[in-house]
Amino acid sequence: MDTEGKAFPDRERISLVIPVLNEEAGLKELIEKACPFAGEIIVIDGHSTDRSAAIAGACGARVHFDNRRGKGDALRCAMPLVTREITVFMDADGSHDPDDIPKLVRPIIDGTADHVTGSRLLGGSSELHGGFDEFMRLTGSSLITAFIGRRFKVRISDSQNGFRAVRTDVLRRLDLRENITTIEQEMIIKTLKAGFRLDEVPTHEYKRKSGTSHIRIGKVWFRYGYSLLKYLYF
Ligand SMILES: Nc1nc2c(ncn2[C@@H]2O[C@H](COP(=O)(O)OP(=O)(O)OP(=O)(O)O)[C@@H](O)[C@H]2O)c(=O)[nH]1
Ligand SMILES: [Mg+2]
Repeated sequence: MDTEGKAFPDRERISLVIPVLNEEAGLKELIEKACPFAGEIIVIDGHSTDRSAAIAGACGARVHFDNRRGKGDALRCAMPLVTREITVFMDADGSHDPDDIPKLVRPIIDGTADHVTGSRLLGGSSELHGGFDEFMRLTGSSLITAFIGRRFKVRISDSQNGFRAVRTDVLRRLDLRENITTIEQEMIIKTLKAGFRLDEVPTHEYKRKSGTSHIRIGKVWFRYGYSLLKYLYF
């Protein structure tokens, strides 16, 4: 990890967690780009069948394996492993730009927020519009976000983005349970429910650089609805 001369001053306060499932194509470049922004990089590999785990290890990341239950399980596996005061979660598919990490952690460093999520609605997305599937995802995501905003009387624009920073002590108090990507909305809801301070900053979501999405909306939409109701009202 050669970051000499260009490291972010708060780097040592940050643990970067990257869930990875068959993302070998862009992983080296991504980890190298992220190095100046994190004191440690933890890759949680979903038992990839490609060279993802080997590449991550060779780039200096700490590599651990999830329990084969999904991305939410992967993020939960990382929680006991992080050693720094701020945890940043970032996807490995090229959708998130490590250069945005300073902006994401700024409100936590300034002491004005406990959890900061990157908003694609404020920062734009190259994935959330343009086709029928994209329309359905944006509609579903906006509806869920609106329910959360109404329940907690807050104005938020994006409850589903995987790019976020959370104070590590707060993260550990959220008692996260979801095994799939529903963990993103669970994190937001539990943050607000417990009275922690949530903030958003604009971050752009880029098109996945290679490989394929692991989300099958037709299979999981009901789990989004169920987990939304469960955490919002019970
Ligand atoms: N460890 C682990 N990582 C996963 C798993 N499923 C997805 N990921 C990773 O989680 C990140 C997000 O997955 P994506 O498939 O891009 O899902 P998404 O970004 O929510 O959806 P798209 O917009 O379709 O890309 C990527 O870095 C994946 O490699 C899993 O079961 N285990
Ligand atoms: Mg993605």
